[in-house]
Amino acid sequence: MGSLFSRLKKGLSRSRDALSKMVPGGAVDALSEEEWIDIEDALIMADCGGELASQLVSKARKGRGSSIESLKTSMLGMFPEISAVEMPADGPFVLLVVGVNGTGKTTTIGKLATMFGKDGKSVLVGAGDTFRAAAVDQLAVWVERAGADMVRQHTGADPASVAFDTVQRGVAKNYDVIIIDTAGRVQTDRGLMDELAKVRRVIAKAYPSAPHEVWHVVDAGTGQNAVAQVERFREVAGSTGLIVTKLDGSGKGGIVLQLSHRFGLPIRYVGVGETLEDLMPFDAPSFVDSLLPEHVA
Ligand SMILES: Nc1nc2c(ncn2[C@@H]2O[C@H](COP(=O)(O)OP(=O)(O)OP(=O)(O)O)[C@@H](O)[C@H]2O)c(=O)[nH]1
Ligand SMILES: [Mg+2]
Repeated sequence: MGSLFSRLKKGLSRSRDALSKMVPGGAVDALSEEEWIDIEDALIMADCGGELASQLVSKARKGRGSSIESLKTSMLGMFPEISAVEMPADGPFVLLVVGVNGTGKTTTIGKLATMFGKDGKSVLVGAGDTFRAAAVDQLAVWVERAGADMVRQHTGADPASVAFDTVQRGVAKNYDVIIIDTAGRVQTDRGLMDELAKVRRVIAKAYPSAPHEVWHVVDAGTGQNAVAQVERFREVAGSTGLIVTKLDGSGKGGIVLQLSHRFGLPIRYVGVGETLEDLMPFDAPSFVDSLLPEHVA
């Protein structure tokens, strides 16, 4: 946990630095109106969203102790209760991974396949991004590294057909985990969103209880458009959880809190870099501790 936490802290340093300038360590009842306004502005700049920033500050102002401690408590209270991912008892666990272009879906799948593999689980990955041959090759490298297997078809094949094949094969061969990659798509593209809905439907035809989870991968640097993305992907693909990547590259760590709070969706993992260890299971207390500066007495 120690090293995970230090990686998370390092990854969130940009967001933390931005907030550090604005959040004094002093006692809550000693902060001026202006100081609270500065804190609220800093939270908005970190992409917490206007409404949530104002809620956070008004809750924190009622707290005791330092402004930092009280903001941490108020942030923690904004995360929804999260239950563990449930693995089906009678067949493979099927995970569908969705999101807009370039958010980190394929690398995240590589990292997840590695994690499941280390856990002793057999993993089958479906190369559902059939637009570019390079996309399949990129996935193949990760899959091989993870010691997993992959189902692929020719470039331009119907992604729903790849998904169907993968799930059917995964069930027949008794894999523990099946992960389906999909091509990135903008949430306003009607045709591509319909295609995604079809992928989901077809998975259920091959295996009625599937997909058991649909994880939407969001780039932390997206800004407020992330809200529209999460809304639309949930509508079309039935997202059950979020993965927020590239937290290392942006000062916008507040997006994690905003999305989770607004949609009541669990954040399953966060990405803070490009290496295998930089994708980590999400833990709200560690996240909040990394996002805000240390307590200053
Ligand atoms: N800095 C940083 N880079 C990341 C992170 N996660 C992914 N990336 C990088 O983001 C880039 C895009 O990753 P991909 O996995 O190809 O993204 P994708 O969502 O599959 O992209 P499309 O399939 O084209 O939609 C790669 O260069 C990754 O290494 C992260 O947490 N931090
Ligand atoms: Mg990809």
